[in-house]
Amino acid sequence: MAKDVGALNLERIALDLHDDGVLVATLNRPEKRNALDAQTVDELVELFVTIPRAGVRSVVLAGAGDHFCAGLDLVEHHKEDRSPAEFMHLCLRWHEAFNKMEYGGVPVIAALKGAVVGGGLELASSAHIRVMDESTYFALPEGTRGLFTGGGATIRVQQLVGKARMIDMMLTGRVYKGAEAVEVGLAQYRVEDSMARAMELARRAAENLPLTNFAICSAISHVGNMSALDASYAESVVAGIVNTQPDARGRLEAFANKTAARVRPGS
Ligand code: 1HE
Repeated sequence: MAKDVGALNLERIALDLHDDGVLVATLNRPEKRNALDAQTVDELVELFVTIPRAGVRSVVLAGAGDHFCAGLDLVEHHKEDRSPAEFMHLCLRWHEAFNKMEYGGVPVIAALKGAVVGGGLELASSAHIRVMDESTYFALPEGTRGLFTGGGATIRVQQLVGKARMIDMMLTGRVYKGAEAVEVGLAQYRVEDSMARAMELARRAAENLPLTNFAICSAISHVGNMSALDASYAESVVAGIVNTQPDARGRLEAFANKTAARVRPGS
């Protein structure tokens, strides 16, 4: 039985489900710059396990306060003095949360501002679309802190910016912001108000059929992990299901009878 997001009892993440199915999920520890402690990661797992079967059409992921997310809770990590095995298990939990986000089939739009650093960038890179404003900056300060990435940056940040840039970010603490951040692929949109634009994009994505969004926000990532041979097979199977869904017939009919919107430049 699908669980209702309203039934979730989260302390670290504020939830606001709109009538159009857009869920705004806000990391809610601004006094700690939304640093990811173990509890927040547990709550992200719970949230993204629930979302795909809760009728949520799209998600805007934001951070309360001036910063999106400062990454791993370094103070908790210092206090806990974790063993290698304990930290490995913590990282596996991060991966559980972020994989659920990326492969869950529901569009996630990250509304970015201020620091998007370390694990905060790993979180943002698990979203399907990133929107930044003028205050937003990206970095991987792990290198300077005597640490290494553990929440998927070697996979997702590397995919976004490429190996050489990721290594530079980690070795030198290089910070990307402004137009350059878009140019290197860290964000797809740079706007004055990242929250407003993320909401607009989320509403637009929410108008697509859920099964189509499921394919876009799940199959593309899976297919990217496959050989070309397996990918062409998987794409055909997914298209077989999605492109014959009964709910699509009305949209196809609208195109056929010329009532559907045409694709135009600027749309
Ligand atoms: C934190 C954290 C945190 C802030 N863990 N508590 N991430 C980093 O290396 C980023 C570390 N943070 C910063 O560089 C800065 O805090 C910020 C640039 C994000 C914000 O600066 P600012 O001047 O607005 O805030 P602040 O005064 O530094 O911090 C305010 C409070 O937030 C303060 O707590 P307070 O109780 O003393 O008031 C800070 O301790 C707290 N805070 N960031 C814990 N990250 C799976 S591996 C992932 C590897 C990583 O992510 S490494 C972490 C990279």
